[in-house]
Amino acid sequence: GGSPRAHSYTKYNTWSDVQNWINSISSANPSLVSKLVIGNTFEARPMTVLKLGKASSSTKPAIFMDCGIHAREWISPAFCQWFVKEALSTYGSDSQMTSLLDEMDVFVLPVFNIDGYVYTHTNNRMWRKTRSKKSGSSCIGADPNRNFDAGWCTLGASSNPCSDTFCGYNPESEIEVKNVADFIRRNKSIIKAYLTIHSYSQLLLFPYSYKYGLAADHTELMTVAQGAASALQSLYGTRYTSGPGATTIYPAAGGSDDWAYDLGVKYSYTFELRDTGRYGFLLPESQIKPTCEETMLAVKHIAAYVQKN
Ligand code: ING
Ligand code: ZN
Repeated sequence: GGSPRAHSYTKYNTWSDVQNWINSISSANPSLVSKLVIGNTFEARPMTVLKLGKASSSTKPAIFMDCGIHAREWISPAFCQWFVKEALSTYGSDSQMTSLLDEMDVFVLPVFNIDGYVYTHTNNRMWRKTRSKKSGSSCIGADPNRNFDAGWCTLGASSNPCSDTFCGYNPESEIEVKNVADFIRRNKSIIKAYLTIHSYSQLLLFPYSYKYGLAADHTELMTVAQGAASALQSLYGTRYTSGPGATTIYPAAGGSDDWAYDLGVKYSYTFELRDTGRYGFLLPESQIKPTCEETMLAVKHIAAYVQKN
């Protein structure tokens, strides 16, 4: 074949483009990036985590971030790609990024629900769920953000396999959820923060969503979220609301942030990126750059806080 064209960070890339990018960015930056396959999707696509960080002789604490849990939220994988590019291109010049990658590792899963993401490019732009099949039901997929083992299927989730918020046949029935949960469990002693990127609504959410009770760390989580939201707003004036999921968006059990928090990952946040509904999931490509730039400031605010705590 011919020489590969440069990756575009201001377009919504297909899975095939993202896969080529995962390979090229890791081979171009061997001292800062390694690839870890954490398992395969239902349709047998490899789930590759990019581990960003300077090699160290001692065990480093880490941040885990995933994008694209929901297939149609295309700005989310765009942000993970942007984050990786920014991290690598500002390491050595930006003092915060340099210190972050010297002292911590950042695990980035660019597309969590790959099968669903592919389906939104080929068949149905508004698909949300995984693409798993089970004999006995003609409906396909479960909502991966209702399939984690956190108050599973008790609230704001459906047991109807045809629903967009189907919780699955049991917790972690979705192989993509099991792969991520296994990875976080295996690395539980080093993972200090869990960040999961969704759209849309301009919210910065934290536990709990599966119940109305406040998290033990509520005050600290709220303070860090508000600091992140004001850093984000400083760039283009985009306003975010921060708070616990149940009262800020809606009660919903089985979410990844609640699960990670109850496992012991204290700094557990769900971002709902732009916009507030004008374009919704169909956010124009012209907004990828400003959305990613402002979101970087929020993620860096959280990372800096986690690093010093
Ligand atoms: N919103 C999230 C959803 O899964 C959420 C909101 C966050 C629910 C955390 C549960 C836990 O419905 C979107 N846009 O997907
Ligand atoms: Zn979502």
